[in-house]
Parts: sequence; C-alpha cells; structure tokens
Amino acid sequence: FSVTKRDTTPYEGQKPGTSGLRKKVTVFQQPHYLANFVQSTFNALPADQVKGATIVVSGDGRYFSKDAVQIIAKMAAANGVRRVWVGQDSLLSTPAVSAIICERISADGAKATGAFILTASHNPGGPTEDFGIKYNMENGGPAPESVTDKIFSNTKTITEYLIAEDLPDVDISVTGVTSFTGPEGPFDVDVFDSATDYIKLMKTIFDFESIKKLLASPKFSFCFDGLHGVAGAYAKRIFVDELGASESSLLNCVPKEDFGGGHPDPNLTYAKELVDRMGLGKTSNGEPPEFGAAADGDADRNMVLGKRFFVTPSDSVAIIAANAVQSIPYFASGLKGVARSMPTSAALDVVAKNLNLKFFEVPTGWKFFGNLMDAGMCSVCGEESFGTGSDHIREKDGIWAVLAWLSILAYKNKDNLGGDKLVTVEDIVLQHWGTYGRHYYTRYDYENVDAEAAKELMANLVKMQASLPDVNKSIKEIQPAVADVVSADEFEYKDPVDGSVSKHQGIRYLFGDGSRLVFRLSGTGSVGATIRIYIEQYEKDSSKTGRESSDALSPLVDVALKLSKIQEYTGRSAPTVIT
Ligand code: VG1
Ligand code: CO
Repeated sequence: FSVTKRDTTPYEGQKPGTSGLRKKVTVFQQPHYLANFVQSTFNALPADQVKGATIVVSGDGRYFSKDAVQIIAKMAAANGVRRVWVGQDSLLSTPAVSAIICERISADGAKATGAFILTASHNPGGPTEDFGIKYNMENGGPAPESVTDKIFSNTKTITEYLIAEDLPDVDISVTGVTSFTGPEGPFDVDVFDSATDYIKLMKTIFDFESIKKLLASPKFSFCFDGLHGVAGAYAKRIFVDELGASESSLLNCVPKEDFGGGHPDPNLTYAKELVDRMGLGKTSNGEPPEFGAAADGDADRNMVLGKRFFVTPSDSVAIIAANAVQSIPYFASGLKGVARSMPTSAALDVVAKNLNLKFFEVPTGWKFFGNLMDAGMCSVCGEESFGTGSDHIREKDGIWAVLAWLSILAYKNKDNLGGDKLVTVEDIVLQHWGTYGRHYYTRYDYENVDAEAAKELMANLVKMQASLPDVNKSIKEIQPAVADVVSADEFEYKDPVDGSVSKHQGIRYLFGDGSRLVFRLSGTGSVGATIRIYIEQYEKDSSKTGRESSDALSPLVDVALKLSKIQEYTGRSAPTVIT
C-alpha cells in the first residue's frame, strides 16, 4: 500500500469527556471527523507507541464500528503501526480490550501498547444515536488527562492526516492474519476470537468449579441480561459453556448494532426485562431467579439483583471488598487497598476502616484508579454508576463483577448446597448492613437540560458555599430535622502517585451526621448537559437499616432539590432517571 497525506481542518468540540469522545453517529460521519481525532491521538503518543507498535481496535459493535475499524486500520498502516489487533466482527468489550493489552502476546513476542475502543458505553446506538472512541494506554487503562488534553489540543490545530487509501478493507468477520507491505515495511491486521483471552484471564481469578457447583444446585437459579451489547459475546461462553447455566438464563445476549433499539444501561429503569424477571417490575411472570445481573453496551458496567432485591453499586463494591479474600482465589493473599469515586457512597470506607485497608477517594472516571493499581496500592474499586472492578485489568468489568458475586454466593453456600435454603443475595446484603451499617443512596439525573442553565445552577451552588450559616438557615426552612452542613467545597484530587491535580470534580455539601449531597455535570453525554445529584445518608443503628430507601432519603432529597433550585434553573419538575 501507499501513504496519502490528506489535508483537513479542525472540528470544534473534539474534547474527550469522562470516558472518550462521544457524539451522534451523524457527527462522526462528517468528512474527516473520525480521522482528525485518530491522527490527533497518534500525534499525542510517544513515537515508539505508533511506529512499529501493536494497537488494538474494537468495541461494543455499535453502528459505525465496522466503518471505523477500516478507517483506523488504514490510518494505522499509514502512520507506521506494525500490527492492528481486532476482535472478530469488531467486538471486544472494554474490559476485554484492557485484558488484551495486559495479557496478549503475538507469535513474535509483541505486546499491544494501546487501543482505540469504539464505544459510547451505555448510550443508545444506531444511525441516529451515539458513537464514541477513546484511547487506552500501555497499562490497559484509559488515557490520563495529560494525554487526553494533548489529543484535544491537537484536534484544534490539525491540518493533515496520513491514510493508506489503497489498503483493501479486511474481512473482520473471519479470524486470521492478513498481511500487507507498505513503504516502511510489513503491516498486519490480526482478527481473533473476542472471548478466548478474556475467559483465560477470568479462569486465573475465580474458582470456576465452585461457581459451577452453585449453578448446578437445584435451589439456585440465575439470569443474565446482555441488553444486546457486547456482553453477549462473553455471556454464553462463560455462563453457559463454562459454568453450566442454561441457555434460557440469558436475555438479550445477541450483540446488535442498535442494541435492539434499547438503552444499554444496566439500571432499574433501562434493564426492564431483567427487572421484571427478578420480581422488581410492574409485571411478574412466576417465581424470580435467585440471582440476576446485567451489563451495559461495552460490558464494563454491571447491575446485580437478588430475588426481588436491588443491590446498589456502592454497596456492591463494599460487599465484594469485604468478602474477596475468602471467596476469590485471586485475592487470597489479601487486598492491597480499595478505592471509590467521590460520589460513590461511603459504604466502602467503612469496610476499609474495619479491615484496616488502604483507602482512596478519586474523581469520577475509571482513569483515576489506574495509577493506584499500577503502583500496587489498590485491588478493588468501584463507582456508584454501576462500575466495579479490580487490578486484574485497568477498566471496570461487568462480567468480573457477576463472577465475583457468584463466587461470594458459592463460598457462603459451600457446605449448604444440599440444605433447605441457600444464603441469598438479600441475606448477604442484610448481613453486611448489620455489621457495617447502611448507606442509603440515590442518584437523580436530569438529562439533556439546557447547558447554560446547568452551568448557572452549578455556579450558584459554588457561590452558596461561601456562607454555611446561610445554607443551614435555608435547610432549616426546607427540612428542620436535617442535620447541619459542616463543610462544603469543590472536590479536588491530587494523585498520590504522580502528583497531578484535578480540580472542579464535583460540588460537595457534607453534613454533620455523615450525610452528603454531591452535584456534578456529566462528562459522557452527547447533547446538552446532564446534571447529576447524588444523595447519601448513613445509618449505623441496625434496627433502622431496613427502611425503604426512598422514604429514608426523602427529607434529604427535598433539601437537594430546593437548595439547588433545580426546577427554577432547568424548568424540570422531575429527574429523567433515578438510580
Ligand atoms: C459516567 C459515570 C462515571 C463513569 C462514566 C463512564 O460519567 O458517572 O462514573 O465512569 O460514565 O462509564 P459522567 O461524567 O457522565 O457522570 V461508561 O460505562 O460510559 O465507560
Ligand atoms: Co460502559
């Protein structure tokens, strides 16, 4: 093939958000739009991570992925990349990409130094919906802010990009290596099975035999909803072929370019079929399974449910951390530390304190966990946004979280599989609250609000922080029984490993009784602004941990909505999604 230099001009707004660049497909389909971003990324990387390098390109299979793979392969070839690794049909979950960077070795001993992950995660897909792209680094994790800032600045000045226009499209529906020769030497496109490497890794972490026994117990029943995302490419192989679950326990496990028209977000609103099956919906059809779970479009998020029981993601990471050493072979020698994102509830903090573990609070977004894990300071981490994971890779991992919960259930029931009644998901959570107390928690999302109004609302919340006496006076007028705010700030994080500082990472109001209100603007939307309000209240008294979450939180929710004047600013009388 030959190399063509193409003239181009910058597009505005190619700033990677919390997790990459996410825009409508139609935006990505504009001439040179994707190419500009890809070349800006190559130009932001050290030369040896481009020339002669091995780079992964794949994603959740959403609409436009197949076109994007071909464009990126042609650009990689032209930029001197030695080899591109592609999952069959361009499918690789975000955690599988991370695993491949960490683990996979080519026949000639090469490892990947990075990856273009093609996903907009939990955002809907299809010709009129979202596409996305992000770059992961040599450690398997999302590019840190220093790199994404450089990419963004490159997008603002780009004048040309390199592409091998005469490189033929590679058939990515079949596995195998296709080799080409360019001006600087050989270039390969290696298409491989999407699941093999990932399954191998999972087997080194979990005791598959004990999970298999649990699934085989007539008292246990299991259900997994892939929401037509890429998780389906792993679910059948792992849950059915390896662990013996029945095919009928899988819902929506055929990956589709438009996620079947759905919103591939594993929560109580969007994972409707699973929610109904688990006895938590409006309609019910028979006795629900003991365990249910779902993953998002790119399979890095997870939702865990028991029979008629919802596990909050903040509780989930705390419970995994509390039980990991006994239940999961990978952690048998102990946890190096634990971490959560700032808006995630403090349930994990209490576990860390009790078990005397190192603990870190980082800004929203998985990229902030990477340095801690690379430095051997953190084993298990999580976010309230249905993200849970560990240092086995550098991304959150939906299937891992399901296997972690199955491992805990298998451990708790190991001498009990023939008994009258199994220890259930609900039992495990109630036990946990009994020991550590309960963090009542909810998040209100106001999606696609006017961006200016959202900015003004946030600015006002910051301005109010100047006078806590005034804030407390307002709160007393709204809900006299709610505790006083004792401190308020904008969250700022100094990375303990490289010393980098991230400012303006969310507005916090901290109350005397441990309650918290947090306000943030989303960094993953593709149009308008999304305001997130995180509401949390700690209850230590075990006689009071069994309340309905919405009842327990209702005074604090009232304070959050009125203090922020959300209705005045946005004109919205209710959030779009409550999780
Ligand atoms: C959201 C979540 C955040 C998560 C991010 C990426 O970001 O709040 O916790 O890390 O999505 O998840 P934001 O900026 O919209 O609040 V995924 O599954 O989109 O890679
Ligand atoms: Co995701």
